[in-house]
Amino acid sequence: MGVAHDSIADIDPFSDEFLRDPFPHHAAMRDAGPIVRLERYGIWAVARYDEVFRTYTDWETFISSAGVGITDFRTSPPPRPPSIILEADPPLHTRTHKILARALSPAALRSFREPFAREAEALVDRLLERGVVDGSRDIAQAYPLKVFPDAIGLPPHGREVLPAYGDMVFNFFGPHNELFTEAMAAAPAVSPAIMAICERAVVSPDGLAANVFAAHDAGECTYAEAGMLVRSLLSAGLDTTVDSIACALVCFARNPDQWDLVRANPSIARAAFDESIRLESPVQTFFRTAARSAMFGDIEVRNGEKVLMFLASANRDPRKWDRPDEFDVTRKTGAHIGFGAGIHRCVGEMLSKLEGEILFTAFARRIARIELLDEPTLRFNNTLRGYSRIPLRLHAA
Ligand code: OVM
Repeated sequence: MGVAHDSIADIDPFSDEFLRDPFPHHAAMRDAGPIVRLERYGIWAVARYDEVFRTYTDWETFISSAGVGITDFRTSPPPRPPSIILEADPPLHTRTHKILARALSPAALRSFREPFAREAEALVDRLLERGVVDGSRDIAQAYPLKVFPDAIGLPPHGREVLPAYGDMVFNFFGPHNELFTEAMAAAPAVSPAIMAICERAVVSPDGLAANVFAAHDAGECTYAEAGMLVRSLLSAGLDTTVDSIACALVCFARNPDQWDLVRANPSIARAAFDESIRLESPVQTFFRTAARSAMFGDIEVRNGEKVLMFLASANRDPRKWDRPDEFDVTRKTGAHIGFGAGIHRCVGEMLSKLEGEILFTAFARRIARIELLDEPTLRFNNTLRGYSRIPLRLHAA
């Protein structure tokens, strides 16, 4: 679709050129076959919905414990200590997933509704007073940076380090390019600061972190593992939600007719947020490592080879979706793969959707129009799609 590749094999999915507008490249890879070889990195890539779904759900063939970035932990050292949930297979994954799934269960999340709504209303007050705002800093970052650390129970001081942490973690999944190197340079300052705010002694007694530490008291994990799982919440849960809100804002601004539908019926705010996640896929990619040989048509993936899954491409595969490039807030989005699939499907999905639902419900009641004043600026990252600047004028209803 508009992008000519001398050869698909030359695609660099971590280059600025690709990240600036990945979607035509996705189409080219989907059309080239069920699996394609990216020679620059010596990896396989799946870009069609069915193959991404298969790779995600067949966790016994496509393992996570060798890393879900391009680095194979079995042959080169990981850039940080591996996550005991993301970069783990059963049985370790089963045990750690259970601890976070309980902390993040729908019942556990119910208590967050009221404080999240209060923050959303206060934010809309402040935004409408100003009218012209940066949707990236003043909305997409401001809201989750307040409600999510509060929900975890982090101390009020020391949170400034959080955005840099997420950016670092998600760049580490990529190759050793400039984005990786910059993230590496931030790590010595950021990592100890993150450790300090996740200590059991400093977190509040009623937040998600306390719930995870209680799993240690119950004998379900070691004290060190509880701390690592609290850090997993921070790594996985903040930048992803920031970028989801940023992508939703851009979708609403570019499709005022769709925003009008949300305003007319605020109960679809949650579904509209989910549709923007399908369309933009804030998490664009993850890798798996083949632990045994697997066939894709007549192509063999061999034991030890890396497979790059394009979530973003699966979410716009015309083999799966009608009008895949259209933002349609009435669409049935249940099958999208923006939160993954199978045992590694996002454990914080319901918390993320709660944030989106409550924020955009408050917006729908009080904001008539989200006007883009200038082109938004993308923030390049080896894994995430997000924006560093979204110049907006918000019109009061
Ligand atoms: C983790 C982790 C880090 C980044 C992403 C993620 C999407 C998890 O440390 O467990 O899940």
